[in-house]
Formats: sequence, C-alpha cells, structure tokens
Amino acid sequence: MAESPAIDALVVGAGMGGIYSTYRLSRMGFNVHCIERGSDVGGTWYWNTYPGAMSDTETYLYRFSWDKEDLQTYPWTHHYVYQPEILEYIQHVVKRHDLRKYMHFNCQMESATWDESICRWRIVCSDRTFFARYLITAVGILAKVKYPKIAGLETFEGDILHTARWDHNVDLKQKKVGVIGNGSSGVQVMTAIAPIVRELVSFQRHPQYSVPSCQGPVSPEYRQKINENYDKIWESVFESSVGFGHKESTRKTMEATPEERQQAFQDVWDKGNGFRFLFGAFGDLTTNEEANEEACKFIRGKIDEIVKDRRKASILKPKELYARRPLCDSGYYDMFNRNNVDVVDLKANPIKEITAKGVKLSDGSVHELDILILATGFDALVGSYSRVCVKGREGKTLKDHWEYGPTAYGGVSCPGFPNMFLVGGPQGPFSNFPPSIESEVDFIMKCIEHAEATSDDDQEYVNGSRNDQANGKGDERSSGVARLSKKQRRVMEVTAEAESAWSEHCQSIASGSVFVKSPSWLFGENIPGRKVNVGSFYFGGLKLYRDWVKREVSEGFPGFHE
Ligand code: NA7
Repeated sequence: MAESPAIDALVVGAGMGGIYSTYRLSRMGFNVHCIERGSDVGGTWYWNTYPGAMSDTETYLYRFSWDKEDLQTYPWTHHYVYQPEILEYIQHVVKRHDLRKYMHFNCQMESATWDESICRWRIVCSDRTFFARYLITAVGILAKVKYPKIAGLETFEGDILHTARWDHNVDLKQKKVGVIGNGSSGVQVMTAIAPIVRELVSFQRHPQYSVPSCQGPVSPEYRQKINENYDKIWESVFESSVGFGHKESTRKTMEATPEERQQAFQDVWDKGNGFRFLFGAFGDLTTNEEANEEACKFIRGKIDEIVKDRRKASILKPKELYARRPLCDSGYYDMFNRNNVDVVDLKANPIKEITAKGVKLSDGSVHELDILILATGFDALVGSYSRVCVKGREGKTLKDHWEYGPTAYGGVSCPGFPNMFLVGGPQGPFSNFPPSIESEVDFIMKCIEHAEATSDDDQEYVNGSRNDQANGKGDERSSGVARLSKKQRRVMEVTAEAESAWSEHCQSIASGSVFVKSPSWLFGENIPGRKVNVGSFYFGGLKLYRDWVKREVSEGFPGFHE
C-alpha cells in the first residue's frame, strides 16, 4: 500500500463541502489532498441519480457564492436544477479552479488516528496512508443508504432499486412498479416515472405535506435581474434563517383573520417551494402548534381539491403536524389522479412480507410487481462516520464520543479530536445546504488560520515541507516532524465544556420547535433502535450561526484550548 508523504491537510469527500474545503486550503498555500470513495466528484449528486432527482433550492442559490463571475455567466435554464445539471455544475467548478489535481478517487478512508508523537492524523485509506496535520471530513450528511428491514426482501425476483443507488440499466417502461418511501426522494421519483410505468403503487407509511415547486423555465429578464443583484441576494441569504432566498415572515399566524391567513398561504403556494411555504407566509409555523395546524388545514384542503378519488385523498392527507423537512414537488398529488397510480396505507395495512412476486400486506392481499423501488432514505449525519474508525486523543473514538448522540461544537469540532474538522457534521445550521456548508468551511478556515498564526516558529518547517512537496521530495514524517518544537505542535481542539454548552443550546432551540414533534431522519428516528437526538441540528438559523462564528473568531476562539 502506498504511503503518501506527510501533508498539511486531508479533505475526505469531494461533494460540495469537500470541494470548497479543498479550494480554500489550496489557495491558502497548503499541501492538500482530497480523497473520494466515488469515482468522481459530486457527493450526494454523484450517488443520487434516480429519475426526477432535483434540488429544492432555487437554481440561482444552489451554487457556490464565492465566484461571482461564474455565478453570472454559468448557464441555467430553469428555476430548479435536476441532478445531471447539478453534477455538471460541480464538475465545472472543479475544472475551472483546477482542483482535480488534489483529488484521489475510488479512495476510501478506513481509519484515522491522531498520533500525538508527530502531531498528525494517520489516515489509512483503501489504497494509501496519509499523515496530515489537519483532517477535514466532508463525508456527507445523507450518504449512508438506509435499506429497510422487511421480511423476504431478498426473495423478490424482480429488480430492487434504491433511489440513492440507481441502476440505469433497469427499464421502467410499462412495468409494474412499487415504491416504498415517500420523502423527498420518493415524491420526486414517483412523480417522474408515473407517466412511463404501467402501474405505480406507493406503499406509504406516513403521508407528507408537499407544496408545488413551480418548476419552469426562466426568462432572460429574470436571469439578468438575478445577475445584477447577486451581491445583495447572497447578503440577504447569509442574513436569513433558512437561506432559501425568499422573504422570511415574522407575522403571527393567529393574529391574521381567517381570510388573510388563507390568502397568505395561497400566495406562497402559488410562488412554490416548501421552505417558502413554511417560513414565508408566517413566522411561527415551526414554533406554534396552533399556527402549524392552520398550514396543515390549508394543505389538506389542497389535497382534497386536487385528488379526485376520495379514498386516495384520505390516505394522502397527513394528520400530524407539518413538522418534517418541507417538501416541494412537480405535481405529486395530481399524479394520483392517473388511473395507473395508487397508494396503499401501510398504517392501516402494513407490509407482512416481500415475496418472490411482490408485496404481501397484512390483510393477505398481494401487489404483484416487476420492480420495487426503495426510497427509504439515509442513516443521516452519523451514518457516514460509522464506516470508519476515527480515534482521537488517548484512543477515544468518535463512536465513544457520540454514545449519547452526535455532537460537534459549531457543527465542526469535537473535544479529543484535535485539528479535525467536520463539514456537515451534527449540530450545524439547518438551512439551505450550500450556504450552510460555506459558513462552516469559512469557520474551519478561520480556525486553521488561527492555529497557523500561533505557530510562527513553524515557518522554517512548514516552508520546508512545502518545498519538499513542490520538489517531489521525500517523507517529512521522518525528516520534518523530528524538527517540530513544542510550540509548533499547537492544535485547535475544542474544550468539552464549550461543546456541551453548544449542544445544550442546540437542544434548547430544537425543543421549542415543532420539528421534534414528528419522527424523521432529522433526529435519527428513522433508524430502528437509534436514540432520538433532538439536538442533532442547530435550528437557530444561518444568520445567528454566522454571528456566533464572528464572535468566536473576534474573541480569539474561546471555545478552544489555548
Ligand atoms: P426520507 O425523507 O428519510 O424518507 C424515507 C421514506 O421511506 C419515508 O417515507 C419513510 O416512511 C419510508 N420508509 C423507510 N423505511 C420504511 C419501511 N421499513 N417501511 C415503509 N416505509 C419506510 O428520505 P429521502 O431520501 O426521501 O429524503 C432524505 C432527504 O434528502 C430529504 O429530506 C432532503 O433533504 C434530501 P416514514 O415517514 O418513516 O413512515
């Protein structure tokens, strides 16, 4: 196995978080490498290639904010981007900034161990070992696929497809298709394939609230307006709570008259987007159950209007609060008006088993299928870390650290894991993902700059190692590291107290929100046996997160050891 020379930083993952981290570190003059277990860049958008896969952030904001020229010139045609275009955009960014030269594909991190004697992470990968001073894990929040445990699944004789591992060789045309799961992935895949399959059955456990996306082509005038205002637009995104580019209301739902409420909901329904619906009409839908129920009534009313078949409409109408990650769609409810589409209420009639021929329900009925699609989601947040053994100081593992639920200071740092930074880790901001990733990476880079600034004595060593790298010379682990002085071994490591305070802060904000009232992947409740962790995200919003980062930086990183 190849043993790579010691490097300044290793980035794990070449999705949007890993790409931005690699970009920043390379521009800071670091000797950075980026490994990716897939065969190319893209992360989520490399793996999730099912029909209909689309970002529900509007196109102009599903971008990196830091390359204005590219923002203004890169072509896009519709209000939302589908997976192939997102992947192309990501590949384009990597090419434009010449980042591929730092990347190793088909390379999986297997373990990472902090080596106190050399003040570095020893990262063992499938085909090489790195010794890195900084370890940045951008391994994806929704990367570990969740397969359901259903009796007899392996006996099914047709094709089984998971939305996150799509096999494009399987032809859906005129096939009898069943879909288990109706989250974002299920809603998108069903809406996309309904017109081409012979029969489509949605095996639905919890019904979902979904609003129109209002996908459609953009006019040249619209694009020009965006281009002219990009600076202001990003400014307002970073000053907002969820970062989706729409106005966030502060108006209280119950202070409006019933007519005003109806109109306000209708306005955001007409404009489209789940986040706009949840945060744009009123400011208290996620904190006040009575207000939330008003939104529920509105959407249930829409389902009744749209879906003609009363039985289907009744199954599709959620009874719980509107308290999961909001969804939007391109005609999901309307799809059930097609004669070839049906929905089965698994709450009333659960799946008994999967047989060779299809899905057998508890009442004994069997739905014969050619293809079974699993849109059953992910082991979110911690799932990606369960594949690897990360050992920090004194042999403490990340698994030990997360025994009572995943935590990370500002979403990026854990006590006992020096110089390791997580992108998209637990307790990061719950918002539109690209600006959330950028905010975290910006914080991480500030931490690294701070660590470097406190190591002035390093200059000779650091320059030496970089020169060695540039000259293609040997392994500084045996040469350079021996020259390290105590001062040079300063690292960024958060204190246990600071992390617990952050964690309590996350829990207290989440406890005041309706999100915790509905079981979902946000709190790990989709994984049987997993302890529910209400503090798994920071629900304070993007602006407050960034304000907190600014304070942390200006006050000299009080959360970290001296
Ligand atoms: P989600 O949102 O976790 O949805 C998974 C769906 O699969 C959901 O409807 C689940 O029903 C259903 N599910 C999971 N296991 C089973 C079993 N055993 N039986 C029946 N139904 C099951 O994943 P997605 O991929 O759609 O979306 C994840 C995120 O990606 C999304 O929020 C966006 O941020 C992008 P349940 O609701 O648990 O009853």
